[in-house]
Amino acid sequence: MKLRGIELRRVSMPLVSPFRTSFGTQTERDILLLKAVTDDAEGWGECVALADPLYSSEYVESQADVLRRFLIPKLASPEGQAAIARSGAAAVAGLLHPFKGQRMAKAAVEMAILDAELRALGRSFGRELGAVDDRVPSGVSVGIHDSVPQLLTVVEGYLDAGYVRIKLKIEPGWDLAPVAAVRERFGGDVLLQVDANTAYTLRDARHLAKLDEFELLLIEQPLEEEDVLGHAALARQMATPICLDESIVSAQTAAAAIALGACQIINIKPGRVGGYLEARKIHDLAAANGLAVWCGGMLETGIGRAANVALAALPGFTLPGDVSASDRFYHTDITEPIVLEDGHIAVPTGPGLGVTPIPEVLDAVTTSTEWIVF
Ligand code: SMG
Ligand code: MG
Repeated sequence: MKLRGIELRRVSMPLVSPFRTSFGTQTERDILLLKAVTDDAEGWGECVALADPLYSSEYVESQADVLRRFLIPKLASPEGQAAIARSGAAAVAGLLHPFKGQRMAKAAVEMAILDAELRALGRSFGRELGAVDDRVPSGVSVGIHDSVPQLLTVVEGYLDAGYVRIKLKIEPGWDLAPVAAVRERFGGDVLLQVDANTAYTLRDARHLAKLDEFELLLIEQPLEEEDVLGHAALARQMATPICLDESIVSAQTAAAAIALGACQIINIKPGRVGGYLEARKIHDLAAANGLAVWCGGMLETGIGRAANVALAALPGFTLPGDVSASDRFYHTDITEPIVLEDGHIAVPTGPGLGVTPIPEVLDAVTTSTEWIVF
């Protein structure tokens, strides 16, 4: 495979409604997309970094900067070109390994090159990653609301739409009451979980243990990302399974968290861990250790969403993911919309991602483009 160049494209997309988490409110998504151009095909990558470094240390401007300054030049170097010609996308992580962190940028460029490679081969992401299902159950992440009645209306809408699992964002002051209200209104059969995005400390253990009575599937990332030992201690003080998101940034950190008893479940987000190939390694590691995993979301466009659906179809993804339909976040997606059918999302079968940006729609949301020639 011969890479000719990479386009960096920034798009700005309004959200259908504000999405509030313990770290802030998103009203629009400022997204960096990458297009890898090879002799045989074009491939797309989506960088999941948010505009501000509030979910993780990465932010969209920093990821664009590291791509143009370090990551793309490394891939364009004679060593980089030779490795990609030999091994394709499988060479990317190794080439970029000397650069610390920056996993969301690394994931995006690997994804674009993998998509180009698979399109040229006529092979889908799902097939390449090892998908075993042709559709995946779809869960939805519900933000913090101003009032419990408002929340119940929103949750009811998602349940009516067919979503098979509800995730409530929580923070101190918005935890027991909304969970109790959702349980009371919609019953014990609804698959329900919560996500704190690091908003608590181990001193809150006794309070968090009060969630146990609501029979949640899991509590996601209650403590700070680096507090792996804290999560292990918390796991001994509450019955609700602990799921890690922000703390898991690689297969190595996953192995350590598992060994320490810091989590019983892992949320796998390819962007957070440096790419779909690393994500698959974490899936394999978790399966070997008997842990369930599920696919997280970062308010992706159809590009990232299609790849996540393919990943979520691997056999170890035994819990419904945050892989919702395009219209959960966007009135108009840049690809043909990802849709919910009977609570599920179909795994794309076309070459590569199986979806492509629609040129006019993409142009309408584009705020800048930059072409880096190899
Ligand atoms: O894409 O459905 C989605 C969003 C899922 O809640 C979601 N993501 O911590 O898991 C998480 C958050 C991170 C993004 S919050 C702006
Ligand atoms: Mg999370």
